[in-house]
Amino acid sequence: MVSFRVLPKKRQISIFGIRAVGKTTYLVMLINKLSKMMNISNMHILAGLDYYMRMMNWILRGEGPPPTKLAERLLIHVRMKIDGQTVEVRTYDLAGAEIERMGETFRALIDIGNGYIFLIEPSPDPDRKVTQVWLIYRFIEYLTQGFEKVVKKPIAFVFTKNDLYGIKNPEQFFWTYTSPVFNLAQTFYKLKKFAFFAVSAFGGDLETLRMQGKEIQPINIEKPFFWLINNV
Ligand SMILES: Nc1nc2c(ncn2[C@@H]2O[C@H](COP(=O)(O)OP(=O)(O)OP(=O)(O)O)[C@@H](O)[C@H]2O)c(=O)[nH]1
Ligand SMILES: [Mg+2]
Repeated sequence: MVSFRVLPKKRQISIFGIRAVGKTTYLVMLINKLSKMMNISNMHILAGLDYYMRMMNWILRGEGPPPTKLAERLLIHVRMKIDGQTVEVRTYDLAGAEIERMGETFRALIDIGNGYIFLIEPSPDPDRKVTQVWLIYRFIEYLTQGFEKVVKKPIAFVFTKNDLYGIKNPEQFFWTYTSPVFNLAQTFYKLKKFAFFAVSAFGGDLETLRMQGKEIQPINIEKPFFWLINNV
């Protein structure tokens, strides 16, 4: 009899986004959400447990996580069974300031990724808007080796803090939000797999929820994750 050992599907998912876009919050609340899902079992945090707990402490206190420090590069490694199939996911939590430099770390994150989560805060602030369009442009430019190479790795563009912004159609909103700065459609033609989402990690203002004694209820945070896992 031949027996097969089902090898885990190993995935490196890289998360991008400018300062305070909600990267740390997204990661922590995503892990929390996954740990409570019916179709997920045997979920273990192989690296980053202490960090996860520390961040969760800030969140449950109602303050939210502190800004990730420049030198920090925290590996989070989880293993779980999704519908019976073992999946291992590694990711890094990085400071937005480091990503905004678009230097070596930025490129390394792109190089190692099998799939990408690109977080965008739909802030009307012109500085934040321009920086985000710029970062997306540079990201696609590097990923496609100067708009030359076809890229099949999936990219989830995810609007954060949707309890504040209430985006209903993320795809349409992406173009509405970015085109006053530059029409990014000019940079998308080598990308084969991308999708748009809008999520809320808390489902409301953290302090208000805590004061009213209400539970944190993330909205849609698992959607980009499952889309990526199914598309890598
Ligand atoms: N209302 C609301 N606030 C959020 C949400 N997600 C994050 N925040 C807040 O946004 C701020 C920044 O969140 P972080 O997770 O620290 O953002 P970051 O991208 O990790 O920031 P850096 O580490 O500095 O790059 C914090 O005050 C969070 O509490 C959300 O879904 N809704
Ligand atoms: Mg952070």
